Amino acid sequence: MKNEEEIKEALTSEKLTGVKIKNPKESAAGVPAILSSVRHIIAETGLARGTKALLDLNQKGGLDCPGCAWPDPDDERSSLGEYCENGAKAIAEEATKKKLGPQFFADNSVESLSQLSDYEIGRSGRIAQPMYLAEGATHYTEIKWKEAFAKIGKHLNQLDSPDEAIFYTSGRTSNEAAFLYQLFVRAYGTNNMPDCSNMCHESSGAALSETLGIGKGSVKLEDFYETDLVIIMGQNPGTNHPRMLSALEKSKANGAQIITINPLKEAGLIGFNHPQRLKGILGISTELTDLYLQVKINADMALLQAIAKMLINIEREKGGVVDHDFINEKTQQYDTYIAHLDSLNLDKLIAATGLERSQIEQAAQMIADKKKIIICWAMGLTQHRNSVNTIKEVVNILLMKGSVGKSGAGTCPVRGHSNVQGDRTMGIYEKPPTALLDNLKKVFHFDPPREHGYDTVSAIEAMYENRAKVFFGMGGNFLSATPDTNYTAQGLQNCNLTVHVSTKLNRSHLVHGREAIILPCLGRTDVDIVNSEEQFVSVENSMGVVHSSRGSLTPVSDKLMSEVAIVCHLAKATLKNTNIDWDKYSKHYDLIRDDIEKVIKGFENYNLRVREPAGFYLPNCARENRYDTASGKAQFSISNYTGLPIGQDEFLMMTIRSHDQFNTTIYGLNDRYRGIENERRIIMINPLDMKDLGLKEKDIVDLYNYDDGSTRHAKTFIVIPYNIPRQCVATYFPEANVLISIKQKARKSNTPASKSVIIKIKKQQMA
Ligand SMILES: Nc1nc2c(c(=O)[nH]1)N[C@H]1C(S)=C(S)[C@@H](COP(=O)(O)OP(=O)(O)OC[C@H]3O[C@@H](n4cnc5c(=O)[nH]c(N)nc54)[C@H](O)[C@@H]3O)O[C@H]1N2
Ligand SMILES: Nc1nc2c(c(=O)[nH]1)N[C@H]1C(S)=C(S)[C@@H](COP(=O)(O)OP(=O)(O)OC[C@H]3O[C@@H](n4cnc5c(=O)[nH]c(N)nc54)[C@H](O)[C@@H]3O)O[C@H]1N2
Ligand code: SF4
Ligand SMILES: [Mo]
Repeated sequence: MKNEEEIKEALTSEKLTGVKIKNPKESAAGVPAILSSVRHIIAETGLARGTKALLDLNQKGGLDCPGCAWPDPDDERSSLGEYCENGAKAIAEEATKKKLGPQFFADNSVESLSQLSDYEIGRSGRIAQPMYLAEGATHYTEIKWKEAFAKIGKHLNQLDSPDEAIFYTSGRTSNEAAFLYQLFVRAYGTNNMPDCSNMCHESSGAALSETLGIGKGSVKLEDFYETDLVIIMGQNPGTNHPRMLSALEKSKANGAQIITINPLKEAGLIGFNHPQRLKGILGISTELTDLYLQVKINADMALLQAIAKMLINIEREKGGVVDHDFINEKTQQYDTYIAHLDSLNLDKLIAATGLERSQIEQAAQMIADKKKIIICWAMGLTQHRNSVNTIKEVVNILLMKGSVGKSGAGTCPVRGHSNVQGDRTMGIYEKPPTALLDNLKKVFHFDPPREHGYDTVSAIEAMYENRAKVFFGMGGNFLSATPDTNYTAQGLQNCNLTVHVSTKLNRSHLVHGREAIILPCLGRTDVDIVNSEEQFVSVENSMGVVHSSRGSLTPVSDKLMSEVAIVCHLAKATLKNTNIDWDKYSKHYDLIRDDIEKVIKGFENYNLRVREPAGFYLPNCARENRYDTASGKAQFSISNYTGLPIGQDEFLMMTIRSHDQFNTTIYGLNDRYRGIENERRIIMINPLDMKDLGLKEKDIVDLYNYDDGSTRHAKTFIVIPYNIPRQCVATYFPEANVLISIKQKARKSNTPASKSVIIKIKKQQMA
């Protein structure tokens, strides 16, 4: 048995790789982006395989990009390629020719693999056959599919209650697989279905459902072309949703302005070199942001309230700011909201933001005279303790301006994983709506459990406290994606069995339960042939468009199984008296879609409409200017901003993505736009704060968090002086997750507060 220190070391690699610091860039994409994608593709897949996948990528009827959830244009698509550098990297990662056969696992013990960095682990290749780690064993060995299913079924049936099992989902799983998975889990008897959404846009869902009656965004891609103003908050699209920059470029060309609210000056938000236009190739960039507000971390609520107060002042002086007709017809609680705003102290709000009054006034002026406003946001807003209320302030401003339910305006929470929104629509949710359960009962003739299940944080707590004993992950990398890495590791290690359906090896395979199983599945790029017929799956993008995705590459091994087939086999191996015809589903995916249509609203004629070249839109009440809240009206809401209790020697840390990663998958060690190269264990900090701490560039520091009476320690981070507000610092996810307490999470949504971590920084003492 390893001691505690050894286990901790296995959770992350603390090796340094030798940082190089350059000036941050002032624009994104252009030729370097093309070169970077070509380099990745050729190195991983070879030219023929890579080109085949890229030609299909995001084309109508082709392959949906396994990267982010940004939508494709409904109308014409560029034959030069409808993808970005990071889409190409996502393809290279999945379509790699490297594979991990049984010999790889015989040569490398679990312990030796866990000494590798996430970058090294990810590069090793696609898992080529099911693998099993017996109790007490040091190495994974090959197992037959049938035996693997039998083992999992046996474990599940041995539990005292189905609620002792946890079924996680990451957001790449197709609609078809997700629907069958939730059907299986509920037929088995639990709603313990945490998903990556719990750590991602859950706060958006919570805020939007309460205020607008739908947990999804309301805008379509075309709205960007018709809008007057786009406000981008807490999002880094140049890296995480690169093709959003093309949409923003078009907004600007059509006369819109852009306000960006972000503690960091992100290159992609400053300027954009369209990689497929001559101007972009020549390095002439389109300036995107008109007003850049470098707000302090977690002060967005204060900023939005300050802006709202200024808007009301302008309205009282001159009028023309507030859309009274919309407010009277469509909303509730406006007067309460205004009275609350009047009670707030503007000077205090301004001070909290760290911005100058004149900068905020400029934002208010820009908003005051616009009629059509889109507000976009991502993790910079959702991963704080007060996230749900901050997002409600976003809604307040849009409602005040009548900027919902009409073209060119609305809410745009930009989703992360390529099908995270679709998985939720299919019922991957620990708090299933009653209508879904009623329909499952009607169509499948069983009583689905009604009690809410565990979300991600409560699942970890349940494993830690031995209330849950089997963990099953449909994709993802639970250990590295979740907060409080040591605590989560303990939870996973407490389990009798941990199972992962995966494409690539990751740290969650290496920090495991008493027994562990890896089930290797087909990825998005792989051709999926059933009964000699190529199958396609479907996905839903960030704007509610459902469309098909078809892989075309030959799988690296004939021992891979589709996620659909895996769920069907698992259901058969586990459920004793099921009257669900699991064999039918694995014969043709149309038969799954026929049943989805019976259970889930908005999927009428699914098989017909999904074959439309660009797919179809799901109904969206807010887009249609209807509000499915309890009152039938959109709700203004009131919140009080309270900053976090940060001591003089403490910092507020956000954990963010570099340009060279997809979540826990590390493509490379560079963060090109931010000028940080060859290193991930870095901390970006304001030079004045460095001076106060007596730190120099490239000094090595240790980071500490003391939330909830425990000490969390992350060793060895390199100091990078950076343009970031005072007392705010940034590190990369997942290296810094060890510092995030499991108890620090957003109120109502339970999303880990990974962008509001209070830390102390101490210079490392040389041994
Ligand atoms: N290439 C690539 N693409 C991806 C991903 C990836 O890892 N790599 N991940 C996918 C997923 S799952 C998701 S959810 C999205 C994530 O997309 P983003 O949300 O863009 O990702 P983060 O790096 O977490 O960036 C958060 C941004 O918010 C800012 N920020 C942090 N704290 C605050 C704050 O308090 N206020 C404000 N106003 N801003 C703040 C940061 O400076 C940063 O620019 O991207 C998706 N797409
Ligand atoms: N500190 C901090 N923590 C965070 C965040 C943050 O900003 N800061 N962001 C959070 C967010 S927004 C998210 S979404 C989560 C992400 O959490 P996850 O979704 O759990 O993590 P990923 O890194 O996306 O998962 C990668 C793994 O998925 C598997 N995989 C890839 N493609 C497929 C496929 O097609 N099928 C199957 N079955 N498996 C596949 C591969 O084995 C790969 O190793 O992390 C969260 N954690
Ligand atoms: S923007 Fe997102 S979905 Fe589109 S190609 Fe790039 S990574 Fe893929
Ligand atoms: Mo996400």
